[in-house]
Amino acid sequence: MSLLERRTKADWQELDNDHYMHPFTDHKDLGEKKSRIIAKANGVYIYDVDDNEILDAMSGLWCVNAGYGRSELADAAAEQLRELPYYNSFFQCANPPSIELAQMLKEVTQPHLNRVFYTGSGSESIDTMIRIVRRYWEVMGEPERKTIIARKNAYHGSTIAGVSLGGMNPMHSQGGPLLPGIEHIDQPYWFDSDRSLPPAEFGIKMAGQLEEKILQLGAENVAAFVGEPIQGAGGVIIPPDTYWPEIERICKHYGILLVNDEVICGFGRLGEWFGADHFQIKPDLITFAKGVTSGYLPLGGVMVGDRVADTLIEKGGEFNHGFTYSGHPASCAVAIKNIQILKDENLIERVKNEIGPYMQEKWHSLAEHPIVGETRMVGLMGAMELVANKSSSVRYDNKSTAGTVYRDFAVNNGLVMRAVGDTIVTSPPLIISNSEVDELIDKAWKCLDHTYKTMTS
Ligand code: PXG
Repeated sequence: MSLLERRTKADWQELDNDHYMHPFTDHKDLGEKKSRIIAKANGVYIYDVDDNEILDAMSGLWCVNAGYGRSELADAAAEQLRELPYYNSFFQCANPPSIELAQMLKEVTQPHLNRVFYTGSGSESIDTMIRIVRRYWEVMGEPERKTIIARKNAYHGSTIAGVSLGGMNPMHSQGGPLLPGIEHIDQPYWFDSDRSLPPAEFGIKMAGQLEEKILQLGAENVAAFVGEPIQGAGGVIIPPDTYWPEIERICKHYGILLVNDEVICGFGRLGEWFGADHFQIKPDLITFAKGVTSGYLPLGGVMVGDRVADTLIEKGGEFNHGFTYSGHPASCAVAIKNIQILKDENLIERVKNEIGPYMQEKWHSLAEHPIVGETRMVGLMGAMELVANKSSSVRYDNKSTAGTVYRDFAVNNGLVMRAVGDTIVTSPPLIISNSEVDELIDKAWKCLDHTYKTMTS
């Protein structure tokens, strides 16, 4: 008997309520509403215990890039678990999948990114990156270069380092004190600005905040700038094309390290292997997780560029850092197969040249709805802004109500999308078909109708 058949839905919900503390959840509220128990998945669809079919326009949590139901990935895990379920990478040991994957990662990243440090998640990758960056400057003989600059409303994970580096106020307000030596500048969010500048000028202006911050802190104290190529959890904030090249120029000018957090943008989401490729910049380090295994098993890592890796290796001695699951053989075996799928099925080219442009066109048609103030999308990562007044694109006063109405209606009508305040975001599996995109858009339109009616009644 499968685990699923062992209990009724009500039993699952009761046990869940009694014993399971969920991430980012108000448990009093959940106790009343009860969890949706997701039981199965295939392709772009998830199924709850009542067998309701729901189109997952979020790829789980931005991670199931190759889609659900891939028996090749399940087989890769099972085979590896039988052969070598676990061994560590400490004490001068390694295992074949972790080595093979390191070589594959070197190949799919930019030429100067030749080495990987494995972790178990995006948050651990962020912690690792911070330790590598600060260690680099110690080894360089500039130990006062400690400060890392990030953006407000960025999401970099949920460990104390991830929360500190991220710029989310609701997270900062709980469980402090935060990690010292982190500073934040504003995000390049044109729609949220007063829109007085054309986007290209706005991009330069927002990047200019980095230079101001460096000068304020003293360049000799600044270690790195870190940013998601496109902010995901913050609301799919797509910077103007001028932004990243200007950030890169400023980092170079002051000698500080440039880090891209590619936990969401990596592995094809934007129609390139990584977000840095889309924006044509050359980060010194990238953090990754999620899409590397399409979420089938936990894995993350930091790709370390030659500038930093060569220094640490030549002059750094032992780097006192690592995790029990760094280079976990089964996770790495799944990642190898997953990258092979992305390659064999040309999924990244497909996002760039076929399904991406197809979905973008359909997505932009939602901008005609009276409640939509803006639609934006790169590759298969997009957002739309719900507004009270379409002609002036003014948001609702009671922020998040429209977003919540939309999201709840969506999931009860066969569609998962995230609401970030009144910004609706999407990030479907890269294997989504044209007809599934049509279904997604039809359902999204109905959600907009419902939200509009609710907000105007
Ligand atoms: N960096 C980025 C850019 C992320 O999006 C992390 C780091 C942390 O990864 P882990 O594996 O530690 O969760 C993330 C994670 C949401 C949501 O609701 C987004 C994430 C995680 C949970 C929820 O959008 N991103």
